[in-house]
Amino acid sequence: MTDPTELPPAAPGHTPRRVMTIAGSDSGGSAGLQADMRTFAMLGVHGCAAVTAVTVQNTLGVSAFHEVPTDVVAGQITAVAGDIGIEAAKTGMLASTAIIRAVVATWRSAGLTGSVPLLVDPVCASNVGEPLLHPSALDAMRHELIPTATLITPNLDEVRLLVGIDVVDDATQREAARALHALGPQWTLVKGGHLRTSRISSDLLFDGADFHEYAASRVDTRDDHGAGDTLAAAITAALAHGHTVPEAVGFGKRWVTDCIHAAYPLGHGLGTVNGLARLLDDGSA
Ligand code: PXL
Repeated sequence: MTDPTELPPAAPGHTPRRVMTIAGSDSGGSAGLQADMRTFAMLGVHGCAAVTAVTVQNTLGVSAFHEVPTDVVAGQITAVAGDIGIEAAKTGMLASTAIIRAVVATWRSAGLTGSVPLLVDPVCASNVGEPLLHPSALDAMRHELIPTATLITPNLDEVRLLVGIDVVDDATQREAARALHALGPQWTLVKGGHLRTSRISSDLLFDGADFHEYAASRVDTRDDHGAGDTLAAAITAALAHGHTVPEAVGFGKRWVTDCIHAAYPLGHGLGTVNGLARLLDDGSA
């Protein structure tokens, strides 16, 4: 199947594939729905957004967030599903049990459960550890949202919170993939990027039977804010283009690795992955 980067942008008069992010806003523009929409635009899909929360954030951290009322979260999904149509979606920051429940119920009532690929990135905290999900919402994430997911993409901190496993090597990464799969998603991607002791960043995909491994050399940068969101958004775009989950994950891993290679400093804290890396023609991506 054609690599999404080789597809032409939407032609005049021709409706492209439609995808939705159900996520929070990062006022600093590095992560959250800003990263998702940037990635969607680069990958030739029309991005729609259901905003769940508004963070007050810069490169030094998240100082506050405001949750969008659940009927407004649900309303955004229903409005888009009933008119524009959704061919794949991803969730990011969901903040609370009430928002998770609104997303699950709306996804079902819109008739999307089981027919439209849903990637759940179980965002719990910012890259420096500020909470983006109330700890009391972990149960709803585990037992209500994750079982409806086509694919979940936890990082190692989220793995620890969700299933209590400390991933330190290949064996514990496999153990975590099995424990997460038991929660009910079709596919589980345990991202190894936070295992900083390894020179390889290795992500492990599991469907309950087979493991697929996606490895890339670790890039030595602190400017990696938005990496998880960019990976998940690239996978979602590839799913909307009709790729299988293993193909979409392989594509997303190559995509985000290029974006990390082209990362740039920003503000006074941690810089960001460069979601526009592909537009560079100087060989740096
Ligand atoms: O990268 C996870 C993430 C998702 N969504 C929002 C964020 C962050 C990290 O900071 O701010 C809104």
